[in-house]
Amino acid sequence: MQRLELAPGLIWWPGHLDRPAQERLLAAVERALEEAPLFSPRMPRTGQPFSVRMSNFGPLGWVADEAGYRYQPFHPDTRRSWPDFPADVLEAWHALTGWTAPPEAGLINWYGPEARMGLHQDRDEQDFTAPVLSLSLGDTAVFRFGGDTRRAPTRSIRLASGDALLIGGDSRLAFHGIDRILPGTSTLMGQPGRFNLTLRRVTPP
Ligand code: MD6
Ligand code: FE
Repeated sequence: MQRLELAPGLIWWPGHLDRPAQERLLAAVERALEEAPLFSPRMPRTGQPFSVRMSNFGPLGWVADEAGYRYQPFHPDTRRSWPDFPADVLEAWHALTGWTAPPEAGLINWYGPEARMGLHQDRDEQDFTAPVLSLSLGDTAVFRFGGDTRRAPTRSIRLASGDALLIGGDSRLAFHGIDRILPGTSTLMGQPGRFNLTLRRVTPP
């Protein structure tokens, strides 16, 4: 398995999940979404909806609305607890992060053909010592990453179905985002679109 360190602490494993593992993970995501449907997060200042729709697995879920960005233990619309992590997700977390504590939050991002995610830092967690692990399913995405300031130079890579990406160590607060997805680049779902799962520790060790 290829392991590429793109910057200190920013590690990419192209094709970490083989096709059967992608199919199992997709089925687990679809099951979770029956329990915790995709919602449209909103920008805190403007109330503008994101183009990406979201849900979560695990004890805590990331949400965004006029009250701000935060983690909470329940779905913003149904008010129910988030579904449990699938075993495969926990296995990928332990294998790739080496972290003994399990993830607490598993954000599910859904990108339709037109969705994108602006350059941001993952900094709503109370603990920045733990890395953030992402798993991608479906269409390829153009992922851009830079440094700890918005003005630092950026590079981009194409994240394909089954790829894993870790943001930790000296890159834990690097800016990153999704410029666009490339509809029709994967046969996994039989429709254009992309799921990305990001797994995180939230509370202090
Ligand atoms: C995405 N990913 O791939 C968006 N964040 O759709 C992220 O925002 C991200 O891939 C933290 C760590 C890894 C990521
Ligand atoms: Fe992020």
